[in-house]
Amino acid sequence: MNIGIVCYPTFGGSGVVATELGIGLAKKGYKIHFITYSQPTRLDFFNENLFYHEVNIRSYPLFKFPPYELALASKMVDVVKYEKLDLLHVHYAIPHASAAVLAKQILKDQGIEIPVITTLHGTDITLVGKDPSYEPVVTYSINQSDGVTSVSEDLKKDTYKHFNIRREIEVIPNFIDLEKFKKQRKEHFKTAICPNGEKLIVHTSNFRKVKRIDDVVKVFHKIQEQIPARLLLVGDGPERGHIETLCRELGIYDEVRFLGKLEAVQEVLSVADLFLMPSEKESFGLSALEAMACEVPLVTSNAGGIPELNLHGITGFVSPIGDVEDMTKNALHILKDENLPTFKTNALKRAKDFDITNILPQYEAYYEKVVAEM
Ligand code: GMT
Repeated sequence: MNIGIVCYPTFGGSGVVATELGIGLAKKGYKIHFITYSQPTRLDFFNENLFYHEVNIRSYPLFKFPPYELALASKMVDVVKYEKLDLLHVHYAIPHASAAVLAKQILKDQGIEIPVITTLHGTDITLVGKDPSYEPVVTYSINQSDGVTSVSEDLKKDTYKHFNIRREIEVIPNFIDLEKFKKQRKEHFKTAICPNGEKLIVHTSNFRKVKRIDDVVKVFHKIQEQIPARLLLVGDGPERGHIETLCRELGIYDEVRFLGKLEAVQEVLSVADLFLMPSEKESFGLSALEAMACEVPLVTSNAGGIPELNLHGITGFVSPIGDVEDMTKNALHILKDENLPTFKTNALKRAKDFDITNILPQYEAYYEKVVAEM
């Protein structure tokens, strides 16, 4: 099959999932054409089955907002026609699904049928998508797609709740390649950060309000009142300044390190004892799965699809959103030397359920089904 994949190419879970999916399919012999505004971050090597098509956005003095969606739709028309694609798979509804639906209509007018599959990732539904400024277009483009997948049962439920959807949504969860993403031997790194055997706590995100990093800092503050600990914060974004201030106000700035947008998250996770994810909304929680792949247990909120990943009392604990006291109690329980090894083992065991080898066939079967139904 010749497949076109559209996604956000830079940092962000949806782009990572789309890129890793394309890479995995290319390894299995599919021809994968990425259609994006810049080269996806993880697509930095040669494979004979991987192709890249850049969307060129022409600017003009009249355009206050250059119409990216139109340029994307035009590029999709071009690639489908000349590369003879069998399927378009777009990740994140806004604006990729509506651009794909437009491209499909243009191609139909030229006598070419192309199935469109839209994968919903989270904020395209729960935050941005349901805003009245986008909702009618999101609803229309989901209904006009030939197949729709969501990354968790909870996101599927939310989509039906907030949009008038007339079609079936298939749940295909996020995945990880455990051959590539696994615990590495980085003990020297742990010794440098935690010279006196302190417990190492990690959070990674895009530092947006929805991640509730205040709660990460508050939980850590309470943990280190009980046991020696250090906190590593990976990522960057709008909340960074505010979080630095909070750490100073709580008098824990020296125990916290801001690592910025680190590519090698795996190296940090390899030496972590606990991962905190207290998000307000989280359709799946790919970064939590990355932590589990490195044998790191979780303390999370019960937002969205997180409980479908983090098994309460087994791979970590799930607390109500904002319940800092409960999260602290759970963190201290996991961090006890007699409990930690079991939680670590369970985290890796659970991550195996989401290994790429289990999830990729679900996408392949879904592609076959959608193409057959055309
Ligand atoms: O978490 C973010 O803000 C980034 C966002 C994205 O679209 O890149 O992540 C969403 O998609 C990921 C991949 O499917 C999911 O694992 C994340 O849980 C989801 N984020 C939210 O729902 C907030």
